[in-house]
Amino acid sequence: MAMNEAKLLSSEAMVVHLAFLPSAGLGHLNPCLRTAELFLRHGCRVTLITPKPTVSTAESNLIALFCSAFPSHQLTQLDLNLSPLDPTQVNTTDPFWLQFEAIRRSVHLLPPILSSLSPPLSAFIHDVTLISPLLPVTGTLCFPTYICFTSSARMLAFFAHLSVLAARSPGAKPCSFIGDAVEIPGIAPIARSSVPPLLLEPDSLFERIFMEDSPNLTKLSGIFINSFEELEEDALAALNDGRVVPGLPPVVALGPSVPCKFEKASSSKNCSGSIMKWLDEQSAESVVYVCFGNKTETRKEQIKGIANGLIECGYKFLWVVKLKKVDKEEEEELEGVLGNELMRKVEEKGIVVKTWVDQMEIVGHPAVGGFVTHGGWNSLVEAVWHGVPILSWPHNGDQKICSEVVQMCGVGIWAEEWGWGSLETVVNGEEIAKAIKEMMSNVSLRIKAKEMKDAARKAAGIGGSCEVKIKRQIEEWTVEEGS
Ligand code: G50
Repeated sequence: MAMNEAKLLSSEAMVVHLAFLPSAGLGHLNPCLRTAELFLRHGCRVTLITPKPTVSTAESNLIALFCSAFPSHQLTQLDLNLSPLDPTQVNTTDPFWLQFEAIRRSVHLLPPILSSLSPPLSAFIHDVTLISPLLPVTGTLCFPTYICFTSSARMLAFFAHLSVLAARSPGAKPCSFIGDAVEIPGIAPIARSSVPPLLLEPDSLFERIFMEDSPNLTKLSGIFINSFEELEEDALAALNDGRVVPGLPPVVALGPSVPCKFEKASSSKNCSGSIMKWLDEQSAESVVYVCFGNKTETRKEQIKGIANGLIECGYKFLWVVKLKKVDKEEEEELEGVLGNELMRKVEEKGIVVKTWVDQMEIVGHPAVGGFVTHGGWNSLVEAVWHGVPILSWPHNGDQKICSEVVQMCGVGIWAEEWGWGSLETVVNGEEIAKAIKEMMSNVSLRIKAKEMKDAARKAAGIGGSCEVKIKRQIEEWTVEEGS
C-alpha cells in the first residue's frame, strides 16, 4: 500500500508517530531517550529501535527502564540485531566506536522494520553517528529525517563547518587543512589543540565518519540539540542563520534536557541509599563531586594524583572511579592501585564508588558544591541545570570544545594547561587541589551558575523555549501528514 493511501485509511492518521534509533554509550543513548520522552509527553507515539547487544550494562539497564515507563500503546521497542563486525577490518579498538561502525553497517536491516510500522512514521530520528549510511534508507522510504546531536551547538558548528573547509582543500586531510585555529563566522575561534585528537589522526575511524557525515548534514530535515539560547546564543544563531554552513536545516534547541520520569523511577534502585544518606549529613555546597563519565577510564598513573588532590583540597568528596572503559570488565579494586595507606586517607574524607550512579540526583543534592568532570556535554548541562560550578578536565573527543562553552559563559573553569586527561601529562595532587579550591571558592562562578540555572529552568518550564519548539515541531509534522 502506498504511504499516502495508508495514511488516509488509518483512523490514527493524525497521530504523530516517531521512530528513534540511538547509538552506543550513555552519552549518545541518553539524549536520544530524553528527546523521545519529550515527544511522548506531548502525545506522540514512539517506536524505539535498539541496537543489540549493547556495549555496556548501564545502557541495557537504561533502555529497560525507559521501556517500562510508558504504556505499550504509546511506546514500542524493537531490536536491531547487529551484524557481527570483524574488528580487524576497522581502524579502532574502542568498543563504543566499534559499535558505532557495527550499527552503520547494519542499516540495511532497517527498511523492513520501518516500512511496516503502523501508523506510518511521521519522522525518523537517529543518532549523529549514523548520518551517511542512513540517507539512502530514509530517502527511499520518504520519511523526514532528523538527528539527535549529542554535543554542544559550538561542537555542531565545528562539525558542520568542516565540510566548508574540506571543500576548499580538495583531497586534503583535516590534519593538514586545519591550521592553528578554526575560524567559524559568529563563533569564538576553536584552537587546533581543542580539536578532537582522532580527527587529526589520518584514517582513524573517527576522522572517516566525521568527514563523510559533515557534508550530509544539509540533507537532513532538522537537528535536535540539548542546548538553549542563554547557554549558547551565538552558536545557535550562527547555525540557524546560515553563517556556519549555507543550507543547514533548522537546529532545534530542545534543552536543557531535564531529568526524565523514567530516570527518576530508577533512582532509588541505582543510587545506593548510603551515598544519599551520606550527602544528607553534609552541609550545603560543601562536597566536591568527581566523575569522568561512563566511558572514560582513569589511567592508573593518574589515580594517585587525583586521590592526593582530593585529600589536600580540604573538602569532602564523592568520587566515582572507573578503571575500565566498559563496566562489564570492571573488577579491579581501587585499593590495589592506591595502596592501603592512601586508600585509608581517601576513605576518611570522602566516598569512593565504582558503580553507576544517578548523576542527576547527586549533582542536584544541596550538599554538592562543585563538579569535577571530563566535560562530556550531558554532564555539563546537568551541572548547569542544578547551578553547580564546574571544573572541567577534558579527556578526549569533543570535551575541550564543550568545556569552552561553560568557561565562556562563566559557569565553569577549565584547567587548559592540563591538556587531554587521557592522553597527555599526568597532573599531580597539588595542582588538582588548587583547581578544586578555586572552583569551590570562586564567588562569581557560583553566582553565574545560579543565574544560568534560572535560565535553564525557564527554558524547560511551562511556556518556555523547549515547550514552544516541541509544539511547533509536532504541528509541522501534523500539517505535513494532513496535507
Ligand atoms: C564520542 C566520542 C568522541 C567524540 C564525540 C563523541 C563527539 C560528539 C559529536 O560523541 O564529538 C559527534 C560525534 C560523531 C560525529 C560527529 C559529531 O561523527 O568518543 O568527539
